[in-house]
Amino acid sequence: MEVKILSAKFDIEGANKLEVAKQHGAYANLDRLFSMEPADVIEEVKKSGLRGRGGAGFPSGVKWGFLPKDTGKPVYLAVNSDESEPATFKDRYILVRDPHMLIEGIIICSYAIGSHDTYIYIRGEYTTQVKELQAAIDEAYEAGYLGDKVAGHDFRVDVTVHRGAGAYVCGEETALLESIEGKKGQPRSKPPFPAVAGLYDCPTIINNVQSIASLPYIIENGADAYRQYGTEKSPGTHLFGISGHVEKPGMYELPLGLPLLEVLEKVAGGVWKGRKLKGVIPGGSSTPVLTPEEAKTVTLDYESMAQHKTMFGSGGIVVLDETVDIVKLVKNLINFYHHESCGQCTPCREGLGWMKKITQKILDGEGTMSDVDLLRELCDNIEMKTVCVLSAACTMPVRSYLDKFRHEFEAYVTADESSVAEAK
Ligand code: L3W
Repeated sequence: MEVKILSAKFDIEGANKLEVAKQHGAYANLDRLFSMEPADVIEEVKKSGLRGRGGAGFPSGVKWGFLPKDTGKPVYLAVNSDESEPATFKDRYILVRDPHMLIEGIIICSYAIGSHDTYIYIRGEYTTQVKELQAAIDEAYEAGYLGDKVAGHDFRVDVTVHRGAGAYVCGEETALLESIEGKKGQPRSKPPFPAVAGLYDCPTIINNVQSIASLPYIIENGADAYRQYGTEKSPGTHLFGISGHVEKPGMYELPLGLPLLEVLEKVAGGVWKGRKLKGVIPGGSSTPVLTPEEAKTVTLDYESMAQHKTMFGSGGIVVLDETVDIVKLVKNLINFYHHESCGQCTPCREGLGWMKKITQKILDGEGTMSDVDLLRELCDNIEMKTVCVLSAACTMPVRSYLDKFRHEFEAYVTADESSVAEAK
């Protein structure tokens, strides 16, 4: 089931170094790129159907098309490498194992959108990744792939790596821009979207690492070749991080559209220790959980996930076996989002704190049925009443656990240890 498009060089020794990467095709298509019109590059990416790999799945070519023309202002490219969504560990492979694929993608995108300055915003905790990425950027400058004349062509691309300081919210695109500008990482209201008014109030395209890294393949092989993989509306391949209670956790590149359970069975070796499946988190901690019954019919693409009232998200699949205590999981989840709230909006800052306290009360055996109802009500009252989606990233999954595993919450409020064990 696995394919090797983005991961083609991942297992090649030394492929993070320019010399080896070049032996395997890196930067081979830049002459072809610069012989194309920028508008044709955008058209090819639109035709490929590539969708943003950060979680939202917004069509990349369409986003580029939102840039206003002739503003007299510079156009910036920001590469979102903040990868902080719990259970998401795909971009780090690109950064360490094939950083030149990302740099080549940056050149392609820059040329298409008319940008000369790129900021790669990388999560602060990624110390090894920063080192490897910067080493690759230095090599690319030395070899003339970055700088005033990219590969001898009359086009400048400069790349600056900007390290985050450990705030999850800075993965939200406008908080990311604030952070690059040296301000507190607090999201801005949208509109205006960054494409219109982004970094330093200039038109800015923000794309995830994996989205940008997909470009060299598309430019080399064409949109139709990319579309051979995946489905009509979710074309291409995706790096899936499969973790939790499976026999073979890991990062796997797969075409979109495969049946979830088949992937878990054939690729990840099935639920570990012969245990039963309790649920699947399909695309990072923000995405609503799927029950085993729902998991039977869902496929790994944006449409199927939406039909099952969840989200494809960032491709971070977490398998939960029958021993998982859902109430403890929910407490852990709320702790994370409450801790990471930037505090700008009251429903998020205060509401997630209330949710945390109520869940702890339930876990301590001091909760009542009305506490379970209150938790559910809070989800509805917090969601979409804030500047960004951080609070929704908490309430959407919590609501799904409350709706699908309510009996586990009730077991804690009704009583003793044995009923908790029975509910599980
Ligand atoms: C111009 C318009 N641009 C939309 C752009 C917008 C953005 C992109 C998607 O959240 C999700 C979130 C997390 N003119 C536009 C426009 N755009 N309309 O399109 O926008 P949006 O608002 O749908 O999404 P978002 O705010 O970027 C991202 C979910 O991803 N998620 C997060 C995972 C986190 C990671 C990580 O750590 N790496 O992936 C997981 O599910 O909940 O729903 O660029 O500007 N009219």
